[in-house]
Amino acid sequence: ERVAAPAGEVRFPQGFLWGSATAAYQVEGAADEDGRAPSIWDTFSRTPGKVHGGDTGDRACDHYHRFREDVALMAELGLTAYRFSVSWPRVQPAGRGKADQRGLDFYRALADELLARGITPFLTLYHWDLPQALEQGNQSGQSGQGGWPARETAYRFAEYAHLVAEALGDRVQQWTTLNEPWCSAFLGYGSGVHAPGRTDPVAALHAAHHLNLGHGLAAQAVRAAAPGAQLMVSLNTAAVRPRSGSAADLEAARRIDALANRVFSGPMLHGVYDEDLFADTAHLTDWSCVRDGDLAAIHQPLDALGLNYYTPTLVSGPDPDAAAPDGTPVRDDGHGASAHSPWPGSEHISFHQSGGERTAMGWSVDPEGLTELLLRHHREAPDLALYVTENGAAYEDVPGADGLVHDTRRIAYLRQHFTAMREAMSRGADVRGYFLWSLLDNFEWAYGYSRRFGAVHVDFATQRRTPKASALWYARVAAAGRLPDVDPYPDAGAGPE
Ligand code: PNW
Repeated sequence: ERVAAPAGEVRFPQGFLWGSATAAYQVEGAADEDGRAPSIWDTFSRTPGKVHGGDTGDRACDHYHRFREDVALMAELGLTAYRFSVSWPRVQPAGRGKADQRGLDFYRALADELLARGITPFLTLYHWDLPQALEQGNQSGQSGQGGWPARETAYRFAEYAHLVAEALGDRVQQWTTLNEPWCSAFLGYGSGVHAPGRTDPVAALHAAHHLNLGHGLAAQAVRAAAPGAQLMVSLNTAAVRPRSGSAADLEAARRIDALANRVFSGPMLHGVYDEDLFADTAHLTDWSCVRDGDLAAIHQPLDALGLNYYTPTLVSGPDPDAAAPDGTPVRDDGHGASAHSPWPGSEHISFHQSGGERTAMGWSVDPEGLTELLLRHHREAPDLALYVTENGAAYEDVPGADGLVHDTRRIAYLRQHFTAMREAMSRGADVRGYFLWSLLDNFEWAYGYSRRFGAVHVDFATQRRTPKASALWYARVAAAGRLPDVDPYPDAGAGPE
């Protein structure tokens, strides 16, 4: 039987882009082909104990060889945009110097295939796969002391950006510098649950600044090489909420907002670091890594802002009741298990889920957080177009007897988040498009292949792709520009189970 949707039509403007997103290391595979050198994620995932089940991106979805089939799939679903990332060590294996033509040719062919099918390519320059050679810091010969904590990496990133923009600027208009620099800095160098797996709070803070600098220098490099480019950055700015109105909880929210959001949005969008960020971390660094002229270099005009949203961040201040018996704060923040906090100087703050249904990542389903986030950025940067560059959910997707995945909870999740996005738009947010994370089940970083975010199921043994019920539902939304009144799958749209 059919389930009626909540009352009221939810319709999107003409030309609104309905897309999907992936990232190079999560889907491409072909890790050792055509001159590609290792990235920090190859090294990390090949190190025992770092990734669930010892999984690596060596084969992933084999998208490097199957991209034509994957683009055809997007076209069949009626998607009008595709957000992908370029693998830095595929196009510039040493992280400096000469490009590898074969790598660039792959992305040219991908862009051409998309354009031929009327799908707008959105290219991201950096989705976490730093060339291993740059992490090694081969300038000084010291091993393991390069990477984003080193200023040099920002300059190398700009050089790489210039080279990609020269090669693809004729066919790609939509350029994103960084994806979620928070994860690169604080999961990569702070808690160590992401590559390169360092656990040094000072290195993490310096990485944040050099990612900001890299963003600004790369933005300038792309503009120089591809004058028609539309530029943006994708931030996972979190809607940070205090658990109560107590002074301690409000203070916790202020501190985490500085470290999660303002450390990036401040310099990139407004040309400033807020004083409270410096004060909160003064015992760790004097921030002398911020040199004269850096803020101006970082603060480049952008055309749009990309927001990745999964769940809000709910925090509380020091609270004896919330601490484990050994005194460590409760950290149900969905950032993975680590003895090291990803919040330099704010290790005493506790994190909570906001209640209600959770996805297979343990993240609360909270669509109001998306409305909140879009409206916040609309207020703070009223001139920027907004894109939801990632949103989606992992569920335990098991194919039914008919071989299909009836992922009705994902359909309910999408309906709720599309409605929340539309709500922000009707209150003024200039949202131009939505990118579902993800097109395909893929390599979910520290979780390996154990978490499935795809609208399309991937059988990794055979590489067979099978659209889930949610993909067919999403195709209907993309075709009609509105949510269906009635969800066509028997048990779909019923909301949380
Ligand atoms: C984002 N956290 O990753 C990435 O941009 C995607 O590549 C990824 O697959 C997707 O979200 C789903 O996880 C995140 O711990 C990874 O807060 C970790 C966190 C946030 C985002």
